[in-house]
Amino acid sequence: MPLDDCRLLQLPKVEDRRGNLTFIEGNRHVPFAIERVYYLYDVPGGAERGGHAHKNLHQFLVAMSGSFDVKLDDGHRKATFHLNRSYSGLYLSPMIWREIDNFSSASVCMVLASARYAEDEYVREYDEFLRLTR
Ligand code: T46
Repeated sequence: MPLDDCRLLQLPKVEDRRGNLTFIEGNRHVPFAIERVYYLYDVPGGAERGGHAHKNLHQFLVAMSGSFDVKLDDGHRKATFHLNRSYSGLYLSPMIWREIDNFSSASVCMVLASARYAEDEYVREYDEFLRLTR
């Protein structure tokens, strides 16, 4: 089931008295080649992001600062992940409906994606998403 493909992945953490360092290499620490990076920040309290699925896109979400909840739905089952570490992240396979909320103050959500931005790659209507997954 697609939801079983979505999972928390631990990242390398190089500890140092000068501070910690984490790195991410495509097709090694995440299961796809990284083509795009974007991030959500200055998110006001109570705001929700997402509310869509992607037909073919693979993504990896990291809470670079603060925390937030990621609610996933594959059309059959649902799961919620709380992200609050910069040395782990959540892999999302294609055709997963996601909603992101409960952002803490000053939180930053960094997203690594397998392809450049393409609006026609989104499924933004939940009814259409259910039709495509059933
Ligand atoms: C996702 C969650 C976590 C671009 O022009 N380029 C981009 O790379 C992205 C991601 C967005 N945009 C434009 C498209 C919209 O006009 O930025 C605007 C806001 O995008 P959207 O409403 O899709 O933002 P979110 O936060 O609801 O969703 C985004 C990603 O789109 C989505 O893939 O999984 O973050």
